[in-house]
Parts: sequence; C-alpha cells; structure tokens
Amino acid sequence: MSRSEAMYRIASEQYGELGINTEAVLRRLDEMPLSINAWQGDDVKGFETTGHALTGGCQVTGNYPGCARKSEELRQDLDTALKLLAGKKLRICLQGHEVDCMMPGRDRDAFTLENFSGWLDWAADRKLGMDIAPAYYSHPKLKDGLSLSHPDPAIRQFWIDHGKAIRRIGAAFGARLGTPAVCNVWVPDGFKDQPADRRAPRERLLEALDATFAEEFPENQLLDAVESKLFGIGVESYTVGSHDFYLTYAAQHNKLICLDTGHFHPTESIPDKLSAICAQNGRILLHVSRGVRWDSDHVILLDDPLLDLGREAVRNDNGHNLFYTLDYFDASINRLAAWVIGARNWQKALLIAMLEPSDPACQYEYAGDFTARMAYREAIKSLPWGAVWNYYCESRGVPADANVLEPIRAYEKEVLVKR
Ligand code: RNT
Ligand code: ZN
Repeated sequence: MSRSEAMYRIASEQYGELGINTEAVLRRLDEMPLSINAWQGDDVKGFETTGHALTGGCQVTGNYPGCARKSEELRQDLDTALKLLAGKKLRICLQGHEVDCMMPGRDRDAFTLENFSGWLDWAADRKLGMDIAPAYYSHPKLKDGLSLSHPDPAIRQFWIDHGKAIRRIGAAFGARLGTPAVCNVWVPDGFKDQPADRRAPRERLLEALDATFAEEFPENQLLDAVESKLFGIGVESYTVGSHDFYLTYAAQHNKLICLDTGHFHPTESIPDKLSAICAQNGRILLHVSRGVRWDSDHVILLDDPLLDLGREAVRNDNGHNLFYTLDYFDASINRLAAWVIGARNWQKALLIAMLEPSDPACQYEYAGDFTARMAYREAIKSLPWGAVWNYYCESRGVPADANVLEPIRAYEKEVLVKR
C-alpha cells in the first residue's frame, strides 16, 4: 500500500466515525460540474483577425511567455491542463470573441456556429460540455463605455444581434453535446463619473435584454445567465447592470443570476447570497474569482472566502440550481498553472465542505449553544481532508498537489516558450 493510500484509509476511518462516507463524497465530487475559463489562456484577447485591445473596464497584466494566439493553441493548452484535473463533468467556457475562425466581412453580430466549429468538434471528442458568453467589449462598437444601453439604437442593435448570435451558438453546443450551454450576459456599461440620469440607461438595457432573449430555446440546450458588476476601471461611479438590476431581472424572467465573487463590495459576503436566492428557487451561476483591491480577477486561492463559498454551494445544491465557472485572468504566471491551481482549489473547497460534518454545529445552534457551535467548528478545521484529496487525485489518475507543476513546466519548455 502506498503512503498516500495508507493515510487515506486512516482519514476515511476517522471521517466514518463522524458519519461521513468518504467514498460517497468522492463520487459526488466526480459529478460536480465545473466550467474552465478559456480566456485565462489568451489574456481575454480572443482570436478575431481585427485584434482589438481589451476594453470594458477589465485589464490583464503580465507578460508570461506562451499566451495562446489562435484557437488551436488554446485547445492544445487546455488539453494539457485538463490532464491534471479530476472530475467527470468538466466544461469549457468561451468568450464570444474566442472564435475558431473568422469569415471575411463577418462581424460579431453575425457570428454563427461556423465561427466556432473547431471548438465543438474538439469538445465532442473529449466529452466536455461547453458554455459561452457574448463579448460586449474590446470592440469599436462599445461606444462611450456603453453597449446594450447606448442611446444610439444602431449601437444597441449591433450588440443585441451579437447576443442573439451567441445564444444560437450556445444552443447548438448544448444540442450536440447533450448538456445545456450556459450563456452568460455581462455588459461593461457604466460611467466614470456620476450620471445625471441613472434610470434611462437601465430602461434601455431592459429593453435590449428582452430583445436578446426573445428567441426561446429548450432548457436542455441553453440556459441564460445575467451578471452584475460593481465597478470597473474607468467605470467607477455607476454600472448600468448593477446587482439589484439583474437580481430582479433574473427573478422576473427565470434567468440564472450570475454572482461573480469579485464584483461586490470587499466585505460583502457572496456565500451569504446563495441561501437567500436558492431558498426562493433561484438558480445561480457562480463566477468563481478573487478580488484584490481594484481587481476582480485574481486566480482563486484556497482562502476563507472560497471555503465559505464551497460550504454554501454544497448546502444549497439541489442538483440543478448551481453552476460554476472560473473567472480570472493572470498573465504574470504560467497560464496553465493558473487554470489548474484555480480549478483544483475550487474542487478542494467543495470536497472540504462535503467532508464537514455540519449537523452537530446546526444542533448546537438550534439549541442556542453558540459556545459549543464555535468550539465544534474550529475543531473540525483540523480533520484530515488533505489525505482524502491526495487519494482522490491519485485514484482518478491525476497527480497529487506536489506533482502538479512538473508536467506544466515540461510543456512550458517544449511549447510555450517557443511561441
Ligand atoms: C467581467 C466579467 C466577465 C468576464 C469577462 C472576461 O468583469 O466578470 O464575466 O468573464 O470580462
Ligand atoms: Zn465574471
């Protein structure tokens, strides 16, 4: 028996005494869907031949070698990263400008499946699900910082058509892959300084969203989500699509509400929002990210907010109400490592939550014994989840944490530095 297996056996026994069946937990972890953010691999540049600079209040900093320059390179990078991830329900999420190929004279408002066909064949071959998001940024039609809420109807129409095009492509992904594509709408619209009229842009956004969503698709092909934001760089004072705006919109139109963990006030708890929404049958797309000061998109770490999020995700999951997509971009480190470390951290957060015997803490709470609740919750922090995690990786044919960087370094030497 290997050392890690021996450690797992002991850990499993200890968890068993607390009423937790580790094998059942690992099987559940296998089934947890996770969508990998393709855009970490190309610095959100996309692959349009027009090559627009990144706008919309987002910024990618760093110049680590090996940024993917075409979709083939991005898929090659993803293939390498996916080998380091366990889980049977992995998915890839694309931004609407991460096209496979361009057609002469065809802009984003007229994209079709043809523009993404390479992705679909690739995903089908690997049994991956696919998600997609229209890209309302990095394009000259994002005017004065506004897209779907721009006062000019022609600008709005361009972006409505882009959203419709991407929804159709998403539905085609869903139909072919047998798992619905989540199509997430996030627009960067807002103002650097305080607006005179806060309401009119929101009314225009409402109308544009209704037009975007007019075409109906069955839920086994496409699920729509809407994502709010607090502020972006150059969009500090007012965001048209605020959380209040989209939470109401999602509830009224049966859409998923996308909560990006980097899009709220720094001391606001995103984990706390899950039960509030799920108790009312809302469905949530989590953009798992990490805000650091003014940036909302650092690679996720296994920190307290992530653990708390994992805990609330596990407790509120009814099998079809929660969706997870990584959302960050860091060009100062190896991009494959960013994917792999972030994805594994989210899996760990879920694992730790599932291994947590939460019932005793709840009983203490119901009885009003908050001292015992605190003592118990602090005590379970030292349970041996690490042994379970390492065993999970090895039993699923992926390296444990200590060995994860080696294959990435080899690929870096062989492929990335030569780009
Ligand atoms: C931006 C949103 C959006 C991102 C894209 C890449 O703040 O979080 O979801 O995925 O900008
Ligand atoms: Zn996001």
